[in-house]
Amino acid sequence: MTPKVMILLGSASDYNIAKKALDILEQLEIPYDLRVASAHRTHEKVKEIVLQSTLKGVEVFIGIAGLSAHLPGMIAANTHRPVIGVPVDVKVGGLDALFACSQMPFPAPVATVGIDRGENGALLAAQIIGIHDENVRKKVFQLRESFYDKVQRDEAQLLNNIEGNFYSPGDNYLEFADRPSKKNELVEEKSPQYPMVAVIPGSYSDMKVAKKTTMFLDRLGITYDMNVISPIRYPERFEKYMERMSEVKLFIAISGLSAHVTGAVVALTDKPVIGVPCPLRMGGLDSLLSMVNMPPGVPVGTVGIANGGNAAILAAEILALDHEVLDQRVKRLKNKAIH
Ligand code: C2R
Repeated sequence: MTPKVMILLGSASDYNIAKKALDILEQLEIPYDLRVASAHRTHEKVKEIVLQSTLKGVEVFIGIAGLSAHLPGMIAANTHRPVIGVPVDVKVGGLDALFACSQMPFPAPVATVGIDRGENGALLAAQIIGIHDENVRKKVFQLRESFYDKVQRDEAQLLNNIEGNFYSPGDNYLEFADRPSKKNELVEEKSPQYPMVAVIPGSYSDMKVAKKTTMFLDRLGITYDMNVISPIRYPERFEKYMERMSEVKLFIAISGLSAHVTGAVVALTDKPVIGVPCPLRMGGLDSLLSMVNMPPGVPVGTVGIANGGNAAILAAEILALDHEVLDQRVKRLKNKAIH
């Protein structure tokens, strides 16, 4: 089997985090390869693996590393395939690795998932492959359903064990056993005029960053829709918009503060979600952390703070897997800027 996903570990000591990714890829039956190679200790080996894997048809890279995790960034510098970064908590709660993965300069984005979230790295890779592979898309859908079932089971078990005297349960919690209607999955028919990407800034305060994204989408010839809409302020409008956008290939959500926009988008779709944190307070740290550290099952591929341009490049790398012209364009753009 030709591997579709190449996983690189900065050290064999990262294996317990990588194992979470392998388990998901096994479950989804996606062929993968795994190597240990450090950007710092074995620079040439990383380069060689990345160049060869790209030539051989690997579709997505996952770089897993702790400390100054330059490995995913170095992968991104040597391929125009999408790169996912999984920061590992070795010191300072993994914050060092998180910054090293996510804060990449233009045009070498790393779609960073939460600290130690190997399973989300693999799930995001599967969502990316699922854009053009219906079989994988169906498996992702089933996997996310199983997360839903788990929450239901855990809730029932927890509620059964509460013994407080004043605990007064309503009698209707089991009614929620039916899944909410999610209209985004498994939409088979693609209308040719449909935009490829939906760009969702949470507020007009995010527009400066959003404009960088749309400028590069335009330049790359990627069709998009954009709607400024907050799921907190306008929940109904937000859900209707998500329904209307059910046929896009991926979402880019742009948000500051507590970054609920990305969380709300990923809850309503199985398509890949790219997040751009905006620096409204604390230099954007609040939105970076709340965007990236998603629980298992709901990955947000987060790019650097205010780096709207990298969100567009990442979208292009993802869409290029199934689009020859875009493939050439993004390759040229990255080559020109990097080499
Ligand atoms: P050792 O246990 O081998 O000393 O590694 C590894 O990913 C690991 O989490 C300790 C940590 O160092 C990280 N490392 C990197 C890179 N190479 C190794 N971040 C790199 O190239 O980015």
